Amino acid sequence: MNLAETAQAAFTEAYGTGPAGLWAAPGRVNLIGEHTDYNDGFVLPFALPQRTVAAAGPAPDGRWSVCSTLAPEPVVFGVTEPGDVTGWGAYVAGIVWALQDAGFEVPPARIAIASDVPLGSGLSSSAALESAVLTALIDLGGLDVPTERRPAIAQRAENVYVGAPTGILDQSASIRCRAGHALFLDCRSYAVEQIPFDLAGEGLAILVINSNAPHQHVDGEYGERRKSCEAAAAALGVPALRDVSTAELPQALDRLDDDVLRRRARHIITENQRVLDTVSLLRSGRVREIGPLLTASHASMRDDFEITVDQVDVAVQAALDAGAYGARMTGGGFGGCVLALVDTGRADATAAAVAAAYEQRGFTAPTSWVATAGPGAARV
Ligand code: GAF
Repeated sequence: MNLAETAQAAFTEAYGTGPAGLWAAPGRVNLIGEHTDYNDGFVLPFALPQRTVAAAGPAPDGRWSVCSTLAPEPVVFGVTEPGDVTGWGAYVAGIVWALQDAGFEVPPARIAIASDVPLGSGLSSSAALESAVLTALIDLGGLDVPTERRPAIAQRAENVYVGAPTGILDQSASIRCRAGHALFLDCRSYAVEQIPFDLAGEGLAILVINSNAPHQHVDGEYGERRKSCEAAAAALGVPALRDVSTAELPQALDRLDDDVLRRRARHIITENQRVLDTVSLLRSGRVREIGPLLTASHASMRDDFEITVDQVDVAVQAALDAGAYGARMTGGGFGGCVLALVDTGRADATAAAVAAAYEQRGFTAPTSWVATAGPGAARV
C-alpha cells in the first residue's frame, strides 16, 4: 500500500466510511538560512518527497476528529481554544483554531493521517501535518485563503495553540515549494522566488544524513536563541537583525557589549548574506560553488549560534573529508539532519564514510538518502 492508500484505509477503519479526498504536504530540507526566519531574514528550503497525507471528509456530528496510523484512536474536539487539546492532536486543533481566528468558517471534519516524514529529525514533520490538514480543511470548506496567506495561519497554530515559538520557514516550505525548485523566501514580506534546483542535470546530489542523535533541550534552546536575537536587534536599534548588513557588521559588533549576543547576531547577519550569495550562484547555474557557503553556514551554527551537537559536526566533517563540495546541518539544531552537496556518483561513498566515522565514535548509526525537490501541499 502506498501512503495515500494507507491514509485512506486508516480513515475507513476509524470512521466506517470512505474520505471525501486526500491531501498531502511535504517535509523540507532547508538548503541554507538557519534561524534567519524569525529575524525577518532569508531562507532557501526545498520540499522533500516524504510527505504527510490527510484523508478527510465531512463530520456529521459537527466536530473535528483526527486519528493517525500511529494513534488509531481519534482525538475529538469541538470549538476549541489554545490549551484544550494537547499532544499531537494540538497541531490539528491549532489549525482549526487559527483558521477560525482568521475569520474563516471551518467545516467540521473527520481526518486520518499517514506520513513518511521522519519524526523529530528536523525535517518539519509538524509543519507537514499542519499544512496537510490546513489544505484539506480549506478545500473541504471551499474557503478562499490565498496560498501566500496560508503559512502564517499554520505558523500561528504552532506559535499560539501548540506553544512553540517557531518562525515561518517550515510552513512556507511545505505549502509554497514547487517540484524541482528551491524556494527563496523573504520572511519579512513573504515574497518568494522559485529557484530552479535541478541537481541531477549537473551530476550533483544532495545527500541527507539523519544524525539520529536524540533531540535535547530543543524547545528551551530555540526560545533562548530567539530572545538573544531580539535583544541584539533592540540594542542595535533596528526592528530585526535582517536590517543589519554584513558591511555594517563590524560597527554593530562593537556596539554589543555581550559576547553571546555578538556571536548570535554575527550568525544571523552573515547567514542572511550567505542565502543571498547562494541564490545568486544558483541563478547563474554555478551550483558546485555554493559548497563553501554551506560549510561556512555550518561553522557559524557550530561556533556562533551554538546549535550543533557532536553527531552533526562529525557527519559534516566526514562528508567533507569524503569529497563533498559543502555540508551543513539543516533545521533548528540540537540533533537532526545534515545535508552534503556531492557528485551523484559519490553519494554512496559519502554515506559510507559518515557511517564509518559514526561507528568509530560509538554513535548510533546514521540514516542517509539522496533528496530531490518535491512538490508543495496539494490535493492528491
Ligand atoms: C525550526 C523552526 F521551526 C523554523 O521556524 C526555523 O527557525 C528553523 O528551526 C531554523 O532555521 O525548523
